[in-house]
Amino acid sequence: MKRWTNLALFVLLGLAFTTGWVAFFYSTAPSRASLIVHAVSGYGIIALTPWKTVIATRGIRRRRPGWWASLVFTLLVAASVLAGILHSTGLLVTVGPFSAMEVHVGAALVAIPFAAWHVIARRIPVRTVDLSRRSLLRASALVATAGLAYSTGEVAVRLLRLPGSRRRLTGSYAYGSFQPAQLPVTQWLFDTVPSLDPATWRLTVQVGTTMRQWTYDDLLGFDDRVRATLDCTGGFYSTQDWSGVWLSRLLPPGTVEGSLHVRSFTGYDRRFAIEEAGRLLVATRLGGAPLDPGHGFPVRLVAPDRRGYWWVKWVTTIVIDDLPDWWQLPFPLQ
Ligand code: HEM
Ligand code: HEM
Ligand SMILES: Nc1nc2c(c(=O)[nH]1)N[C@H]1C(S)=C(S)[C@@H](COP(=O)(O)O)O[C@H]1N2
Ligand SMILES: [Mo]
Repeated sequence: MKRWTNLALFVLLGLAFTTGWVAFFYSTAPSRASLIVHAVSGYGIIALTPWKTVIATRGIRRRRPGWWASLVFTLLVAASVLAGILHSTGLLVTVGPFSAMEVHVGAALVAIPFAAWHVIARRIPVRTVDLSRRSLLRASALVATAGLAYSTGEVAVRLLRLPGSRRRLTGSYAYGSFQPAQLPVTQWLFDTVPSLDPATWRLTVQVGTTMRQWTYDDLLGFDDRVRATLDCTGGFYSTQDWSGVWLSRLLPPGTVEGSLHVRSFTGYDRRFAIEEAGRLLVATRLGGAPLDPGHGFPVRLVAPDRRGYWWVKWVTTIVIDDLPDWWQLPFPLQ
């Protein structure tokens, strides 16, 4: 049972970590599907606590080198799981300057080196016996228990009318919809708000060797509108009315090949399939008023049905090149 417990924890940790990022990647149904697997993995880890406690108590008594690092690892996993549940139930959505979701993901990220060390320093032999009938029965019992815990939690959140019952399918909470002044200013990681002069600012659109520059006044002349939901991975969403110009209208007619590389003044960038050009808004206004610097002045991208981190702010160049649209890190590093 000892080796089986550690092995199960290994699989569940990997599954929780992966499905968390898959959920962050999407803003539509795949996000929810991934989060169901995610939550069940999380509850599976909790369900193994009694057995793991026995293993850990024995291990701690032995005082093997680095035993304290296992304790730090335990604290990080516990903090992550606790913050995840506080977020999902809505019992506590902000922790000081951070959202519970940020604490949840932050603790999981800090835990990575500890997890790697733990499984290397305390490695267990994997034998064919681990695929025995008994192991499979145990695994089914574990999944069933975790699934039951998760569904009971979801029902309880609704019956008790906890804030968690108002989450979007990504798990995010509504914030300031249709109140532009309430929309928080959020950066993915390290960007700072630049101050750009609209008189000298240009939007460069380049397709092969053809290049066109648009002034701020050119772009203010368009009035394409879209109502879209900005769903930040920090754990909130906000539906607003945006206006500007559909990106497809800024391309030379007949541009059908390549991918769209949208770049910010800060260097922050995202790549999109060319087919999306008609659904991406190069926005100059939020709720009818020009953007403020925090929200991307002079122009920012509005990418309906995509997570907030695709909504590039302070756009300065759009290049259409031959690279495939998946040729980028799934998440920015800045
Ligand atoms: C939720 C994840 C986990 C937590 C919180 C955790 C925590 C701990 C703690 C506190 C100890 C005792 C201190 C020590 O010996 O260093 C320990 C021991 C151990 N852990 Fe883990 N662990 C986890 C996952 C894993 C995984 C995935 C593996 C293996 C793949 C593993 C294998 C071991 C082994 C072999 C020991 C030594 C037991 C002994 O010396 O008798 N653990 N763990
Ligand atoms: C090993 C690390 C992780 C564990 C054990 C874990 C576990 C959990 C648990 C137990 C919940 C609460 C589920 C519920 O009650 O509905 C949760 C929620 C969540 N986790 Fe994780 N998580 C981990 C890492 C991550 C990472 C790295 C991400 C994102 C990159 C992430 C994203 C989320 C999201 C978005 C929710 C909210 C789901 C909702 O409210 O419906 N998690 N997690
Ligand atoms: N240039 C740039 N654009 C960016 C970001 C960034 O860090 N740099 N953050 C993204 C993220 S994570 C979100 S949630 C939205 C937030 O937009 P808002 O500040 O207008 O609410 O902007 C996106 N656009
Ligand atoms: Mo975000």
